[in-house]
Amino acid sequence: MITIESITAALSEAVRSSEHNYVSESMALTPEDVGKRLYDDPIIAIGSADDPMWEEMKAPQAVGTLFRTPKEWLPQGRCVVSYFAPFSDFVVEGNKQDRVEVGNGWLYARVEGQAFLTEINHFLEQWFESQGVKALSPYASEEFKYVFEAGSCDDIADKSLSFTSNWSERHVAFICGLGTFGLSKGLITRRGVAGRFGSVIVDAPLEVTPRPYTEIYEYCTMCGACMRCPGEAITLAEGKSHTLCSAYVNTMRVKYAPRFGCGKCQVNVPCERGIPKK
Ligand code: B12
Ligand code: SF4
Ligand code: SF4
Repeated sequence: MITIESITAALSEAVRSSEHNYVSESMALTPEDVGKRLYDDPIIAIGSADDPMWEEMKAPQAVGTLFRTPKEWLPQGRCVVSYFAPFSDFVVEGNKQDRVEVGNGWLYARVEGQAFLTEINHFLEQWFESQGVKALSPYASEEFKYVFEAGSCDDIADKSLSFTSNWSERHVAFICGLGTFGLSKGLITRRGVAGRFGSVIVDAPLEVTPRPYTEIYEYCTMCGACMRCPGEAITLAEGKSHTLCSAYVNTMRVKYAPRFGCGKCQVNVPCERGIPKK
């Protein structure tokens, strides 16, 4: 029988044992970084493909019309398995050393680390297939679409859409029960905000995780610590501006080419490694 425990065990083993979860000699910016781990063991939550909240994601103020529900990705889909892979201490502590300079670990985690999660999404597809279950990772599929500034994506007909995608991993994680949004718009899980998400839609009737919250920003204390954002993208009144964040992160693409990143709103904050105390 497939349980949340058996999925977690298989996923953790895959994350632990893959050479791509460790800094290799060829990617290391300094020799001391070689062999350092990028992600800790992931946590998982399971949502129902029949949850009415999937449709709500199409509202313009949520994710928008681009969003496709689990059944629009996989018509026979029954459940969605969402995971959060927390960054290792190497990645998180390294990004705390300076208010502006991005740590080497964060740069590897943003670029090679995201490519590794695509590999992990494919691993999950194969693992479920080995159990006789069809699984699809929208993010890792060729049909995944995202847009930054309005009109910047040729593939998307509606040129008014901006900073959105047809499968937003944070909204998927929110529906599945992994956590709630913060003022910084990062999703805060019980292992914190510093890390990345992935998911697969499966055609098996798995046991669904209860959603332990009702409000979008329930875990955030609105303490404002993330307002130390070097791109001045976060305010208590307006929340986080994707436009300002994106513009700032683009300057990092020049500075750290071929890598980039920032993530200062996810380190040195009370929600970094867990749900902050109210
Ligand atoms: C586009 C994008 C960006 C854009 C814009 C951000 C955005 N729109 O989310 C830019 C370039 C700015 C960006 C930057 C970064 N990103 Co980014 N990005 C994405 C991407 C590809 C798509 C996001 C998306 O579809 N957003 C949809 C829009 C609509 O989301 P939103 O506006 O934030 O949502 C609000 C509304 O929905 C509102 N709302 C209103 N009504 C309702 C009703 C309901 C019911 C709900 C639930 C919500 C809701 O609440 C939400 C929060 O305010 C995802 C990957 C993916 N497939 O999901 C990664 C992703 C969001 N990024 C991620 C990360 C780590 C980063 C960076 C730290 C990277 C870095 N530079 O080092 C920064 C910082 C981001 C931050 N502070 O949140 C992670 C998030 C990790 C986390 N803990 O939350 C993701 C999920 C990638 C991953 N695989 O893990 N990113
Ligand atoms: S630093 Fe404070 S205000 Fe910002 S997201 Fe975390 S808990 Fe919320
Ligand atoms: S990633 Fe950087 S620029 Fe964007 S909101 Fe976070 S701290 Fe600000």
